[in-house]
Formats: sequence, C-alpha cells, structure tokens
Amino acid sequence: MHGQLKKDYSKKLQEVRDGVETMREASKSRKTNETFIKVTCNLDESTTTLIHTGVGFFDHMLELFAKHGRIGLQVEADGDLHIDSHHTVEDVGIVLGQVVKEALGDKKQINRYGSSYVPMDEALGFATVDISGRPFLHFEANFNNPKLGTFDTELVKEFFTAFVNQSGITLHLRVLYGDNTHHKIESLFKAFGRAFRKAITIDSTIDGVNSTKGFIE
Ligand SMILES: [Mn+2]
Repeated sequence: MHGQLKKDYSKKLQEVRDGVETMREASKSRKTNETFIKVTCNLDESTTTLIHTGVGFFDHMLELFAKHGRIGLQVEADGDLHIDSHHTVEDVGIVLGQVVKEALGDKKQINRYGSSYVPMDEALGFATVDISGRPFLHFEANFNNPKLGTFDTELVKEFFTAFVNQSGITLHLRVLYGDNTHHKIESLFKAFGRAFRKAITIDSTIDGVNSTKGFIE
C-alpha cells in the first residue's frame, strides 16, 4: 500500500514536471528605422492578450487569432504610420513568426497539422497549417474594399508571408466565398487561429517529433 502511494505520488510529480516543461513561451523585440516591435507569446496559457499596433483593424485580427488559437499574446508596435501601415503590419508578422518558432522549441509531441473552416456570416474562410520547418504560403483571397480603417487589405497577404518565412510554417489560406471584406478577413484570421491551435497541441501518444525524419527544422 505504502509503495503504491509512493508510486502515485511520483507519477503525479512527473506530470507536474511535464506540465512545466511544456510551457512554451518566447519574447522578442526588434527595432529598425521604420518600426519598433515587441512580441511575447505563450502557447500554453491564453490568459493575457494585449495588442497595440496603432492600426485598429489589425489589432482586432491579432486578438481574434490569439482568442481562437487559445494563446497568450502581447504585441506592441510603434511604426511609421505617417507613411502607411505597411511596415508595421509586415514587421509584426516577422517578429511574431520568430517568437512562435522559438516558443515551439523542439516540436516534440505536437500534432503538427491542423485545419479549420470558419464562417463569418456570408463569408467562409479556410486555413490549414503544417508546422513543417518549411516556409510556404498559399494565399487565395480577393478583397473588394482596399482599406478597413487605416489598414490596407492587401497587407493580409504581406503579414502571412512574413509570418511563414520566419516561423518555418506551411500555411494555406483561402476565402471560399463572401462579400464583405471585414467578414472575409475575419474568417481567415479565426480559421488560422483554430488550425494553429490544433497543430501546436501536444499529444502525449506521439513518440518524439511527428515526422519519419525524426526532426523538424
Ligand atoms: Mn469584426
């Protein structure tokens, strides 16, 4: 009996240790002549989301990504918005990609793949993710409205391009149909968040890295 209790206790302790070991987070700052960006990301704790980029619609999209990805995300950006929102949006994509790559660490026991369809009223967005170590973006979406607030809608593609290049993630995004540009982009960011969540989730039945190569870059 005593031996069994001791065994249960050490099993519990190991579970707690495993839990601590899998707390995946990273933080990074980047300063150029065009922008200052700071991003903190916690893949295992969704409690804190604080986003201030100076571009309202972009903040809204990053908040949706964090919410549906169930991650903790802080993004602070101070960019050259007197020009336009291009540098700020692209550079947030760069730093977010770097932080996600670092937080993912050795990628052991993650699902690796995740897909999601998300409707937003009349629009339908689709995202599929492979945490492959190979950057690739397939982007299939057209937006009628070139601007939402101070956000240029052509920057959606720029943001995801920067993100995949730095994170080493394969990402396919598609708006299947819809009219309203806000709805279309929102459906994409939500679908991306939900697909990302599935891909980063730890499955203890996976032995090491989910690749026959035994390694993901
Ligand atoms: Mn909205």
